[in-house]
Amino acid sequence: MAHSIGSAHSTHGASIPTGQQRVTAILVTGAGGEMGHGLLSALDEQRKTRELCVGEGAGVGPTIIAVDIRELPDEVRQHCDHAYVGDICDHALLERLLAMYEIAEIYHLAALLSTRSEFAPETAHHVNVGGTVNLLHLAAEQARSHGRTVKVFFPSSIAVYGLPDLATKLRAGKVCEEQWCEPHTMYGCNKLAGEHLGRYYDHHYRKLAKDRIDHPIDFRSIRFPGIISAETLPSGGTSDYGPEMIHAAAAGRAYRCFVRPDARIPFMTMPEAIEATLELMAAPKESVKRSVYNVASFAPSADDFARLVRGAFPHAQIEFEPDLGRQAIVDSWPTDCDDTAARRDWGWTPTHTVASAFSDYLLPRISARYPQSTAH
Ligand code: AKB
Repeated sequence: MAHSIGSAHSTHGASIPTGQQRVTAILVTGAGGEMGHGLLSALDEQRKTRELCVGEGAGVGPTIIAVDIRELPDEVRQHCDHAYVGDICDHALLERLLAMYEIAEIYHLAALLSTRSEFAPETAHHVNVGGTVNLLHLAAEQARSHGRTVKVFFPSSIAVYGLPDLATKLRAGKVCEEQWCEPHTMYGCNKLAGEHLGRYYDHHYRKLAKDRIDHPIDFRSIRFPGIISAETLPSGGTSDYGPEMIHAAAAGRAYRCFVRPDARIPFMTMPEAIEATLELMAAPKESVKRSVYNVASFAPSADDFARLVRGAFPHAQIEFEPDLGRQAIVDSWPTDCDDTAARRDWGWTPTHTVASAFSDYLLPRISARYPQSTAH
């Protein structure tokens, strides 16, 4: 649902810029979502030490502005200077941001995930593709107005892959960026479209215009696997069974898993996803050889997850009750991704195996979150 141009909430006591005054800013859309939680605190931490432009010393950093369709929870809002409640499809909101800020970087996280998108494909297209075009246009106009390339990060997904059937999926093993890009979901189509649009705005935008500028944006994208956070739960995704199973066990709730025990897709922890994002965005331009990269960490089956969860929470009640539609989506996604390009070009290395993700990250953090949890 579209909110009208929203209320701007200022935190840190920073004043909202007006008139001629334009402050250098990092913009995060969809800031209230799962990834926004982790990314905003990391950007806030990072800006204490980085210099985004001349005149900003260590400890000052750029202003961080956030947009989300809903009010941000306090734990997220505390990491940004200004938070706007509004819709990325609302041109008036984007125009207002353009007038107020010199946006140097955009992290465009806002999207409807794969399961939700299948219930309302046209709405998903409107938000996921229409919103992305709006943000890319905003970035290109920003570059034109302040004369500097705007860096744009776009989280893509393993949903861009579409393997025709389970036998082919199992035969294919790890897929690289060019293979099997024939998504079966609206969300996958939207993410693939976003990747192509980003490449277009970076390399070819307004090809025939006399006053065109080269590379108005520097577009960088990662195809993320399912992401598991100890702090938040996803909603509307098809990889949600991984995080849902763990959180349910920690909260003492029974869980019905909507895929078969042998279902297998790649996953990573939220801190790894945030680290990959920051590493790619910090990589020198000359080493970033492609606009879109796979990253990989671990690729357990749903049964591997269940065994680890039962090992940690002996009272966990997990049943498998596959939903044929959601199972079919998972069966169209690869068992794992080939991340050779990310390792070679900008030094990506995962932190975790599935076992260490449980023992070193998920269990300690989730147990602290659910006081009644009985993990061991
Ligand atoms: C989803 O399930 O929709 C997402 C994804 C794999 O991109 N988590």
